[in-house]
Amino acid sequence: MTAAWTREEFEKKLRDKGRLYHIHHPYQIAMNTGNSSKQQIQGWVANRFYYQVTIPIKDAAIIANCSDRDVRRQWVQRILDHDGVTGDEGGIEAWLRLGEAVGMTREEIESFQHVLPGVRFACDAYLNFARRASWQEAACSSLTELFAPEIHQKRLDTWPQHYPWIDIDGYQYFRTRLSEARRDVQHGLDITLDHFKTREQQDKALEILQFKLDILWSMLDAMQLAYVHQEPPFHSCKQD
Ligand code: AHQ
Repeated sequence: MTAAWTREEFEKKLRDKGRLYHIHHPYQIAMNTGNSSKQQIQGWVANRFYYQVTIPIKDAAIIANCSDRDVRRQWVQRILDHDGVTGDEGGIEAWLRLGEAVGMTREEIESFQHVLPGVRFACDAYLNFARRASWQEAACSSLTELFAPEIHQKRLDTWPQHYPWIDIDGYQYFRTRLSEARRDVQHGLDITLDHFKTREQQDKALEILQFKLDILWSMLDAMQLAYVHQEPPFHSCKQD
C-alpha cells in the first residue's frame, strides 16, 4: 500500500501538471507571439465560444450532483459569472463582444457554424464527464484553471501590440477571468485536497486533471489542423 502524499506534496503534483497546459500548444504560442492570422484568431474565438457556453451547463451538472449546500452556494457563482445577472451581462456576453472585436458578427458566432468536430467532441466530453462523475471529481477537473490567470494575462500583455486591428474592448473577458479564475480555483483546489486522501485517490485526481488538460489541448489540435495546416473538415468550414 503506497503512502498518500501530504497535502502540500499533492498540491505540488497537481501544479506540476502546468507543464502540459495549453499555453504551451503551438496554436496558443502563435497567437501570443503575434504569428496568427486574422482567420486563425477568428477561428479560435468562434470555436472557444462553444467551450464558453458549455461551462455553465457543466457547472449546473456539478451542482445537480452535489448534496452539499455550502458547496452549491459557492459553485453557483460560476454559472452567474458566465450567464450574467441584471447589471452584469457575464462572460458569454463578453465573449460575443470579443467576437465582434475580432471582426465577426454575434450571429455568426452564436450559430456555431465554425465549430470544428474535434472542438465539439472535446467540449461534449467535458460536459458528459461532469454529468456522470462525482461532483468532487468534476470539481477536480476544473483545476486546469490553476494555470489560467497566466494565460489570460499573457493575452492582455501581448495581443494589443501584435493585433492592433482587434478592438481592445474585446479583451474585457480576459480581464474579468483574472480574478474569477483565482477565486474559483481556490475553491476547486480545497475540494480536491480535502476529498482525494489515499494515494490511489490522489493518482485518480491527477488522471482527471490530465483528462481535462487533454480536452484543452485537443481543441487546439483541431484548430491547428483546420486554420494552420488548412486541412479543415470540409463539411464544417468555408473553403476560401
Ligand atoms: O474562460 C475559462 C473559463 O471560464 C473556465 C472555467 C474552467 C472550468 O470550469 O473548467 N476552465 C476555464 C477556462 C477558461 N479559459 C481557458 C483559456 O485558455 O482562456 C482556460 C480554461 C481552463 O484553464 O480550464
